[in-house]
Amino acid sequence: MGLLVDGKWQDKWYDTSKTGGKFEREAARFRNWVTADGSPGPEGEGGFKAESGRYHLYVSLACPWAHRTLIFRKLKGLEKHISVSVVYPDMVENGWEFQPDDSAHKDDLHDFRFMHQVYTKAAPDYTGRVTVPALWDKHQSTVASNESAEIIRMFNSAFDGLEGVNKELDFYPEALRPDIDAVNERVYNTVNNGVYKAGFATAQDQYEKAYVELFESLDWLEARLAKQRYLTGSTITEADWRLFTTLARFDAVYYSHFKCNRQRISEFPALSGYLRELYQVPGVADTVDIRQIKQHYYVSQRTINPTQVIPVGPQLDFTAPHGRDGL
Ligand SMILES: N[C@@H](CCC(=O)N[C@@H](CS)C(=O)NCC(=O)O)C(=O)O
Repeated sequence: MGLLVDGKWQDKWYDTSKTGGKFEREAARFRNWVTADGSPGPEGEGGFKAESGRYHLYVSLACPWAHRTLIFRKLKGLEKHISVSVVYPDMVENGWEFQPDDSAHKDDLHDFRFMHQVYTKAAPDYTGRVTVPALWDKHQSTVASNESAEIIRMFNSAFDGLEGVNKELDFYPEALRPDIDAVNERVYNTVNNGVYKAGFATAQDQYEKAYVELFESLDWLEARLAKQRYLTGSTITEADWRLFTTLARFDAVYYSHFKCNRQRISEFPALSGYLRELYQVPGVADTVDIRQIKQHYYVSQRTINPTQVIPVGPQLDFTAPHGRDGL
């Protein structure tokens, strides 16, 4: 676990000493937008045109942020247009790494050993954390974007002109945008990142603040999902997929490892049915790997789990009936 400073790798855990024990997530640095015609997006440079075979996605199957991008790649039909490499679940002294002899965790594009080499290839003097997901542009030989919230927006529409892409599927429809944005804001701050704020806090008050806000939001989501099928109404949107990746990890990891233990998702009737329903959307189950998820958190985060022992439970069954058809 560490970061790059002027292009050199340093093995350092998150520093919460300057923020009173509070975990603050660093903003992503590569913020260009892939667009249908290569015109510039909301920020960054232009020149990143959506073309088949041009982009390569680096992910971890453990990471909830990378998971979003895999779901969009799958559901939009982008698999044959955007290749992917999956890092090894353990993120220790050298950060994310590949296993060159293991086809499941190989860097198929550069054959690098470490993810930080991808970042320094893009920017030799890079300073900052080396995170997944990262969307590599083979033409410009750089990271186009390493911000999942933006990568899923690109996947949602920029590649729609390519063969076999499901252009009918729109997870960010115009009419629902204000509602989606509002839900995302709260879910990001208190749930997606909220579990990390609880788990990485190094002061009691910071942990408790995150814990309270997290469960207030889960209660709010539970009430909403008891009345309507999805977060913004009767169709699945980006807001649902963003919540899904945190819910899928909750009982196996966040409940115990991050001390988010007021209750499990399985104890929320609406949220647990909703989680199962999203899991059962064709293609989604292929993107969920609970074994790698557990291995990553319990082995990598040694300040929280110094023994690196991975708990055996809980028993999860996301394939049970979801009971949400009537909503
Ligand atoms: N803002 C980024 C955050 C990505 C992120 O923090 N990924 C984690 C894995 S779950 C990571 O790579 N962390 C490495 C580190 O912080 O050093 C996004 O949503 O794309």
